This record gives sequence, C-alpha cells and structure tokens, in this order.
Amino acid sequence: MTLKSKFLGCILGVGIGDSLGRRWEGSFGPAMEEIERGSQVLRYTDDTHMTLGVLESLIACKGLDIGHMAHTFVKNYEEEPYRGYGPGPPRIFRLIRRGEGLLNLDRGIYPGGSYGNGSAMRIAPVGLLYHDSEELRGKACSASEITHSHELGKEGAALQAYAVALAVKISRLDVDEFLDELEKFAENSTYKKKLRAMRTLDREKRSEVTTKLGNGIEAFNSVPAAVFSFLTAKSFSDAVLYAISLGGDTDTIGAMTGAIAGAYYGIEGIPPEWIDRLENGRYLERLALELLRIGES
Ligand code: F2R
Ligand code: MG
Ligand code: MG
Repeated sequence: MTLKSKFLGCILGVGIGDSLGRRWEGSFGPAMEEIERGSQVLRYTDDTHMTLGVLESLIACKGLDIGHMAHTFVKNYEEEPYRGYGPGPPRIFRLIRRGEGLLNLDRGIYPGGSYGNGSAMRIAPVGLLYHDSEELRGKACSASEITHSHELGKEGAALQAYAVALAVKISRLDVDEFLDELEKFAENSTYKKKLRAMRTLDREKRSEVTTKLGNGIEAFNSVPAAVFSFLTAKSFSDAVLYAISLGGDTDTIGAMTGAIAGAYYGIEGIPPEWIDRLENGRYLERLALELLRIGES
C-alpha cells in the first residue's frame, strides 16, 4: 500500500462517510442496508467543508499557520454557510471577521470552551501531514483551538489525528496493538476509559456500544465510536456503514471513521461508485496529493 493511496483514501473517506451519514444525522440508527438508498450525488456537510479548509491552509502555508487557517475557515463559511455547521463556529467566524481575536473565542460561548466534535471531524489532514512526527499532538491541539479550546475538544482532535496517523503507518491491523497505542497516547481519563471498554464490547450489541462509547455531538461521544467502528470492521464500507448504523451524529462519526478506515485500506479499498458520486471528489483528491507532496518535501 503506497502513501499516495492512503492519503487519497483518508481524504475521500472523510467526504464519503460524511455524505452517506448526512441524511441520518440525529436518527436512532438505520439498518446498514438502508443507508445508501435514494442518494445519487453524495453531498457533504460542514465536516468535509472544514476538512477542505484545513487542507487548503496546510498546503498554502506548507504546514500549520493558525491565523491563515482561521481566516480560511471564515472565507469558506461565508461562501457556503448552508453546509449544516454546528452552533458555535459561525458565531466565532463572525468575531474573527470583526477582528476580535483568533483564539479562545469559544470560551465566550461555552464554559471552558467547546468540546463539540467540530475540530475532531476536520483534523484528518493534520494526522496525515504529521503522521511520523512528534509534533502531531501539538499541531492537532493548535488547529482545534481556533474553535474548540476545551481540553476534551482538543484531546478528541488529537486522538482522531493519532488514529489516522497509526492507520497510515500500519499495513496489517492488530486491534490490541492499535488500542495499546491509543491508550498510551490519550491523556484524559474520559477517553482512556472508553478505549479500555472497546476491548470487550460486542459490535452487534449496538445499544451497549452507544451507551458505553456514545454517538453524540461531543468529541468524547463520537471519536471513540469512530475508532471502534474502524477496529471491528472487515472493510472500508463495513466500517463506514456500521458507524452510521450507530445513529446519533452519523455524518460526523461516518466522516471520522471514513478518515481512519481510508488511511488504512487506501483508495483501492473504497467502492469506486462512492468515489464517482462524491461531490467535489476530484478537488478532494487533488488536495490530498498536494498535501502528500508537502509531507514528502
Ligand atoms: N450542526 C450539525 N447538525 C445539526 C443539524 C444540521 C442540519 N442537518 C442542517 O443541514 O442544517 N452538525 C454539525 O455540528 C457538529 C459539530 O459541531 P461543533 O462544530 O462542535 O459545534 P459547537 O457549537 O462547538 O459544539 C456542539 C455542541 O456541543 C455541546 N457543547 C460543546 N461544548 C460544550 C460545553 N463546554 N458545555 C456544554 N455543552 C457543550 C453543545 O451542545 C454544542 O451545541 C457536527 O455534528 C457537524 O456535523
Ligand atoms: Mg456535518
Ligand atoms: Mg454531525
């Protein structure tokens, strides 16, 4: 499996998981065979739209520049505000546009900042670019802070970025080793507890899975579900469809699962008809390849 295939798989995985999960967001969880029915063009939401912003900024700056990334988010939001953004980010973007600072603006909205999953859902390009770097955690936390500065929000973004990085680096999945790595990486007890719970959970008992791991809009209630969906699946499509079948924040858990599974299985593991139907798929592919070039230079 080449790095090229893994970068492409990861970025397309975000768009596909997001757009397949989109119409089920907030539902109890559809049967896996129901999920695709009726969707022709796979239209994405804020999850992919913000991932595009992260990609565009990392590429333009050849690495992380918080100010540039924040203004890229603002510009993209103003161009396409209809992507189904969470409640906090549009308020933050208006403050940034008015010149009222860059960091910790979410603390004026939520006590201690936001722990929503909005920074974890967009973090995959950071996991790709820094997959072999000690800087990964710091970069993921900084990229999160633009909109999500709560410790639980930053940790969710860092853990999701690290899961993507591990999936890029391995060629054969050993579930226990993967979980060992994530547990060593996690600093927060909420995430550590959920990672431990995954070792004994039965994938088919969905209500137990969502009770123990969560399936909600908070980072700590969705990043673990995405990791679990990847770890217990047999293929890219099995991972993404299972993630959506858990219900709740389906576009976001789908997007994050798609990122990890795409980074592991590569573009060849993704059903070609999903790639063909994905809105802006060619643009996502081009950015994935440009990110790879930056990573290699
Ligand atoms: N917005 C949505 N879905 C709503 C329906 C969209 C509809 N289908 C449409 O098309 O219009 N989905 C998107 O939002 C989620 C990401 O949200 P984000 O960016 O994290 O937002 P926010 O506002 O920062 O946090 C979300 C909620 O988390 C809770 N929360 C966060 N911090 C908190 C704190 N410190 N204390 C208490 N609660 C906190 C709040 O309930 C926030 O509203 C993704 O699902 C994306 O797809
Ligand atoms: Mg969304
Ligand atoms: Mg969502």
